[in-house]
Amino acid sequence: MELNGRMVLLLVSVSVEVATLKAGSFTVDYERNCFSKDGCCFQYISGSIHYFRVPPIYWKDRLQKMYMAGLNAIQVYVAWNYHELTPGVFDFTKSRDIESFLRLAHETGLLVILRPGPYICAEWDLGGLPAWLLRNSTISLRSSDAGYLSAVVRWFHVLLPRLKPFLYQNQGPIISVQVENEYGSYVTCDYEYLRHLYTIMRRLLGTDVLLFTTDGNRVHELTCGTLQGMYATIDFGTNEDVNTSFQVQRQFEPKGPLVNSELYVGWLDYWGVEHSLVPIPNVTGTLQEVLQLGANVNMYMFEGGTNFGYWNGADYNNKYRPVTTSYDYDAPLSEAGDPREKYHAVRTVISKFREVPVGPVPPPTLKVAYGRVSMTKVGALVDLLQVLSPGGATNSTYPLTFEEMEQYFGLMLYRTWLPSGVEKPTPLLSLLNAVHDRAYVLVNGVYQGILERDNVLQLNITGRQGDLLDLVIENMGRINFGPCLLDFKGLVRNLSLGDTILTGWSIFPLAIDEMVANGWPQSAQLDAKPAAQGPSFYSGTFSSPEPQDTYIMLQNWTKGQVWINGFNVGRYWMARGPQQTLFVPKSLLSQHSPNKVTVLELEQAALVPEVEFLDHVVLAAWNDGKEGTARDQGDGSAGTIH
Ligand code: 6DJ
Repeated sequence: MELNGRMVLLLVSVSVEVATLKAGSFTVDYERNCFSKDGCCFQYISGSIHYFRVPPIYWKDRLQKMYMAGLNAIQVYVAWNYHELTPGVFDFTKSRDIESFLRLAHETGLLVILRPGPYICAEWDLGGLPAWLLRNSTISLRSSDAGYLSAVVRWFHVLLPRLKPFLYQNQGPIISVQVENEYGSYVTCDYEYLRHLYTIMRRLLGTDVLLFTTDGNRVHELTCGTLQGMYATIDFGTNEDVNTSFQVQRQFEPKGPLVNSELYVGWLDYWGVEHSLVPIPNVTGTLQEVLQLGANVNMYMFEGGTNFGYWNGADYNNKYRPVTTSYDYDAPLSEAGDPREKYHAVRTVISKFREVPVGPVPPPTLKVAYGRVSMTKVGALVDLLQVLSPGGATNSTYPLTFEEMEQYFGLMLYRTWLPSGVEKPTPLLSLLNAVHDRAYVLVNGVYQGILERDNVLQLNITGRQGDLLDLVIENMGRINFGPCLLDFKGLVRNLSLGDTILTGWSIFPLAIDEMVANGWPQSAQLDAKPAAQGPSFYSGTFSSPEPQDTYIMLQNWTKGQVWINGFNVGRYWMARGPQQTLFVPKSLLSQHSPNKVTVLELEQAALVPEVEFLDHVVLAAWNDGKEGTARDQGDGSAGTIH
């Protein structure tokens, strides 16, 4: 068929119209005080989830459950340090495949509020900034410091072009992008820095994307955190007054949508502190109030997940407070992704404001109790140095930090020799908090005890001149919030024995994770005769013909690290709590070959060295060192209410 002129014109105009309709628009409507999505007022009801805290096999499951709760959006951080482990080397594969995560969200029918930082806080090591930035010990983080900013610019030039196709304007799910995070709470108050970030994001993402900031609900926080061109939003919890909080937002955004970017429907846990709980009535009450005002809301966290490996951060409130391995957060979906009573309560509130999808909510995942596994001692860490530190030690008169040694996570060994005999117990002193964060001390291979940041600053030891003094030092997670972000690890100052400053250090980097990931320890090494005490490795196996999620419990062990089939599932600290079990997702287990459990116990293993796999979580049993252990075998019915 031949096309005549008029038909061609018609076809052209139809396709132009389709193109205009297809190009999504998401903006602030200052007249109607709402977000405008393709020209219509739009209210988002969102929940936070972090892809880096959820095993990839479960991304879809968690997103579907969020969708079924009635959410129309998710909010997600990008953790820079999770992608650029080594300067200039970027990883976007497997658990770091953020593009797959965004695709899944899109397919599920969820919009995305993206928070690429570069700083994210999030109870994540150094607030998401790579620890290698601290190789420059005088760097000013979160400021227009040239060294810091050039690393950010390089990162954004890698990250943002990858994410640009996912913008709503490009038919993707991302409706808005946050610039920095609670910047107004930080000491630098550097508008030039914020302006730099704004400019880079605009350049790399385009002029149409909606950029926003988030700050606490105090005027002084918004003062340093907001800047023209970025929509100012706030965050607040269930114990804050909703109207007063939004009045503060109104001081900075007299018109436009009201937004609580983080409504705290749960809260985080620290080691040695009672399990946090946010009661359901507080959550539903505040959520209802916020939605009734027509405000937009993101629930932080909707699915908390896990700080696998060494990724947990720490806060500093008068003292260093590391965050637990579990980031369960008392969220509507548990760490293992199971809908709690809170989930259903939230869904009911949402259903009063928008239609929630019909159909059954995906059920809890199956958990299996694989039972007890007996563990064999492989050997003491200091006896295994040739394997664990193949490159040997670096010698230095004064101690070097982890960052100076370019080993950013885990443990290192600091070794020196007693400069004189100390027949009578003499204090090994860390008075200026030289130890970041915990040292396991041995003299000639005999365990003496610990030094702990802000907690145990001296330890009496005895020995003869020339005796070997070993400190295995654990980095327990870098501070992620507040003014003390320059949180170097290892021996960060001199240590003294009585009045004498210790010198002549040999510092051994430890490649424990690389070794364990590559199958160490082999069974052949299991019968090595252990001589030394202190931090020691244990190994055991169990089979799981039908792998399912499970929880590992190390009852009567003290503190350490666990790997399953070479994957670092995180820290345990039975002696402190509140967390008593570690989540082991089924993706770590093998159907055919025996599963290998590797434990590094840092203090005192159980008398009968065995671990147990349970079909339930125990999150709430804690010990602050003074009280007896309170136990809750369930899913968090005991704890501190926030
Ligand atoms: O944006 C922050 C989140 O990543 C806000 N927030 C949450 C997460 O860290 S504590 C828990 C926090 N901000 C610090 C305010 C302390 C009172």
